[in-house]
Amino acid sequence: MRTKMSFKAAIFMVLFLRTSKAAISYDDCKAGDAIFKKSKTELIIHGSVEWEESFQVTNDMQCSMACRKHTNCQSAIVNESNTCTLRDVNRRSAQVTFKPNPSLRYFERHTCPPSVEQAFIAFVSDVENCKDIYAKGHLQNGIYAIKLSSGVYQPIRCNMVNQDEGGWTIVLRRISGIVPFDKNWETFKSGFGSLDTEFYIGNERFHQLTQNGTQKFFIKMVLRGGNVRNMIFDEVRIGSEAEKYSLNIGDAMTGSYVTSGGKLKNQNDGKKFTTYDQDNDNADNVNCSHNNENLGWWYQQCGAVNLHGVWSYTNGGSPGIRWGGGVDEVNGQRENIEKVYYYIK
Ligand SMILES: [Ca+2]
Repeated sequence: MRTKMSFKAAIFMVLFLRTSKAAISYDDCKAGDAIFKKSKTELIIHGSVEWEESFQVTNDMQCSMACRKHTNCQSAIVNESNTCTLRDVNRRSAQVTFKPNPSLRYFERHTCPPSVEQAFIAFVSDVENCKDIYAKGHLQNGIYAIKLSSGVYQPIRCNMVNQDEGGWTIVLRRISGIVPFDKNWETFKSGFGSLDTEFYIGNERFHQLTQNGTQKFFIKMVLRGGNVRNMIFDEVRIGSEAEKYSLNIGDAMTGSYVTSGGKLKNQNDGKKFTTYDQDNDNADNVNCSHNNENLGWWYQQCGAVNLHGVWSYTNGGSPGIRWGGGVDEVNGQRENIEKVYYYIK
C-alpha cells in the first residue's frame, strides 16, 4: 500500500513538473518573463494599432510563441482558419475597447512580477468611472472593464484605497520610464501605454471623464529617494478637441506645493495642449514641444512645469519631469520628481 502511494505520488510529481515547465504560472515566473493568458475575447481597436502581423499556424502554441519572440507583441489572436495575428496592444492598453468573440482564441502577454497583474478585477455595467465602480462596492485597486452602451468594453484603472478614500480614476501613471511622452497629436488624443504598467488615458477620454459634474484633480509625485508630494485641486476640466484639450483647474488647492501658489495653476491653467505636430502654446515663433524633446504638454511658454518630462533627466530641470524651475518652498532647492500619477473623481 505504502509503495503504491509513493508510486502515485511520483507520477503526480512528474506530471506536475512537466506541466509547470510547459506553462509558467503567476507563482513561479521570474521578473520580466512573459506569460500568455488565454481568454475568449477579441480586441476591437479604438484608434490605430502601430504594429500588426498575420500568418498561418498549425496550433495555438505556435502563435503565442511567435508573440513571445517579438518584444512589441502584446497579444495573439488565432481565428477559425488558424490565421495568427500579433498586435502591439492587448485588452489593458490605454486606447482600446474590446468585445467577447468565442470563435477566436485570444492570448495576451502579462509580465511577471513586480508588474504582473490579473487581467480584470471585474466587468462592470452602468458606470462611467472609478467613483461609480467604488459606489457599487468594488474596493480593490487595479483594472476594471467598463461595459459601454455600444456593448463593447473599455479598460479603466482605479485607485480604491488612496488619498481621501477611494474611487479615483487613474488618468496617468508613470512609474518606471518605459513609456516615453514624445508622441504626436493623434496618439495623445487616443491614449497610449498599458494599464498594468505605465500609461496616459488620452486627451479625448480625459475630456469625456471631466464633462459631467465637478471632478477633483489629485496629482501624486514621488521624488527620487521616495518622498511624496501631493497636490489636490478642487476641479479639473479638459476642453474638447476643438478647444485643443485645454487644461482648466479650480482655484482651491491643498498639498505640498500650495505655498508657492501651485505652479501648475499659475502657469498652465487655461492652456491648450501642444504636441510636436501641433503648436497651440503661447510662445511666439517656436513650438515648445520642439524645445522639450518633442514632449506633449499644456505649455504656456516652454519651461517651468512639465510632468510629461523625459524620465532619464534627473536634475529636476528641463526637459525632465519638473514642477517649477529654480527654488521651491519645500527644502530650498529644486526637487527631483520621478514617479507621477494623475487621479480624478
Ligand atoms: Ca508656439
